[in-house]
Amino acid sequence: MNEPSDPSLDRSGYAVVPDVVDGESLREFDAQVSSVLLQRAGARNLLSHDWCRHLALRLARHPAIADVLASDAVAISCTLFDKRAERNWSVGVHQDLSVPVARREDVPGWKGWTRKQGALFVQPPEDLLGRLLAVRVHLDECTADNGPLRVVPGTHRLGRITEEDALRLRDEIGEAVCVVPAGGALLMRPLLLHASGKAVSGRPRRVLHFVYGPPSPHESLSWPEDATSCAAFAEQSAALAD
Ligand SMILES: O=C(O)CCC(=O)C(=O)O
Repeated sequence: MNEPSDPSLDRSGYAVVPDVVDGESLREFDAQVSSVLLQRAGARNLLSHDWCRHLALRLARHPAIADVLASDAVAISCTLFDKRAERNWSVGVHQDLSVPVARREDVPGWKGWTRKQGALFVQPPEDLLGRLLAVRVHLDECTADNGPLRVVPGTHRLGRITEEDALRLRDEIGEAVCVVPAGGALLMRPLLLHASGKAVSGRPRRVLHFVYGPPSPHESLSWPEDATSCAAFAEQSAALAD
């Protein structure tokens, strides 16, 4: 069963915003992304690149995104998901429960420490997860047949969901297929159940997946250095504009 698309981020946990990036910028990001060294499904830690931090800032100022982001939000990560005929992959229904942090400090309620491609990740408490926003910028048109994200609307309001409940909710509620034009963005709450299948069209589907969060994860923890520099970069740009 496929649910019709509902554009309300609060109620559904996702929304599609067209035209966040114009054609010329898309061509520029095309060139930048093609020089990024890819791992299995893409590449993490893109905020270490200047062009990516600039884009994070631009997105945060886009009216439709600024409207739903806290004014002090910072970009904490950017991952490139690169799906294409020769690099095809799928992912089962899940929630995004981990955030990157600079260093390990054992804090009650923060668990599941792990390293991915050299970066340190941890699962924060639900209240922090609920304050995160993913902004997925589509570099290629994403249709029903090149591996779109499928989401289970409204499930971002249910907190952490067990694997068993995730499958049950997917079957009961149904999935919405997130079709997004090139240069558009899918806004998504990371607690929203989501999955994606392999592309069947042979056309590429590249996504820059930004995650924004509060200025600091916890008084004893900090975001990775690249994320902090993105916030500092925003302040510098504001100062230059004054
Ligand atoms: O981009 C996709 O198709 C999947 C992304 C995903 O599963 C995630 O962000 O956790």
